[in-house]
Amino acid sequence: MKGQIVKNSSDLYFISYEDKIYPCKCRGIFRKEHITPVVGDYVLFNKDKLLVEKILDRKNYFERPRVSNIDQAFLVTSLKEPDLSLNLLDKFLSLMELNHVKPIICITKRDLLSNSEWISIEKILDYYKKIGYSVVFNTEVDKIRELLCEKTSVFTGQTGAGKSSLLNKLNSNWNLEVGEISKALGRGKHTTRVVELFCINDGKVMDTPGFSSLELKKYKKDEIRSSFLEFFLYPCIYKDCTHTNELECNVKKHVKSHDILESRYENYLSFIKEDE
Ligand SMILES: Nc1nc2c(ncn2[C@@H]2O[C@H](COP(=O)(O)OP(=O)(O)OP(=O)(O)O)[C@@H](O)[C@H]2O)c(=O)[nH]1
Ligand SMILES: [Mg+2]
Ligand SMILES: [Zn+2]
Repeated sequence: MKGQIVKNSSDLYFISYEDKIYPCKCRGIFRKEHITPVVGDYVLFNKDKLLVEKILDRKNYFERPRVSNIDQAFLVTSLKEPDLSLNLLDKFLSLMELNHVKPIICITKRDLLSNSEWISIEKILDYYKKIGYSVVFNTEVDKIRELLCEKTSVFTGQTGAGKSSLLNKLNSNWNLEVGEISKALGRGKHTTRVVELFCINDGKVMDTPGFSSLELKKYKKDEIRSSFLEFFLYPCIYKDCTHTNELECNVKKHVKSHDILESRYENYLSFIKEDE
């Protein structure tokens, strides 16, 4: 029968099939051929022998967090504790663009900001909306529920950002463990340790362990450039302009005139340096 992996713990894969969960092991051949199933995989399995027999073709696959077959990704982004990292946000958006997965920026901990802090952050968020990204707040529970309909979504983001807390708000039965924020470090301490997939109405959503850094190393400079969607709004004279040392660069011009957010441009420069 065909099921879906909803959780993995060492060599056990929990497979959901007709409203039941089957803890299965993999056929020996998997190890020999270096095949590792991940949460999100659709598999053929034998429910009497509790054995995964075959992984069906994946629509997509991610290393961090390790998941497959997702339609959209909520980047759960806290404004404080841990502090907002535009570098991480931009890197994540680029990763999603390069993998053709729709990103949704999900803001948490708005309540921890003073009014003046909020005013400057609001401007930044408006910029992301202007260039086409969806931005939601973790307080907008109904809106998030709607966004989850008929899709497989993943909640990802820095550790301590509030992924599991938000999932608990969506369904209190899930009762996921949430962490304390260390006052000294200003960040959480990896409360969620494994990926887990849950059903919500007619959609699916995955909770994942947080991270504190991401890599774009495997992408080429021109791929990274193409992932900054707003650059296309300001075509340069040279089609292959890298927007770095060229004298006449329309992108740089529009960074100066604040049509392009300066931090976006700075992050672009730092990302293309990563593969050097
Ligand atoms: N003030 C405030 N605290 C929040 C908010 N959302 C989450 N928290 C708190 O942030 C802490 C971390 O939340 P978690 O849900 O465990 O964070 P996580 O993203 O799942 O973290 P990992 O599992 O380690 O990746 C908890 O103490 C939550 O109560 C929010 O909107 N405002
Ligand atoms: Mg968590
Ligand atoms: Zn240019």
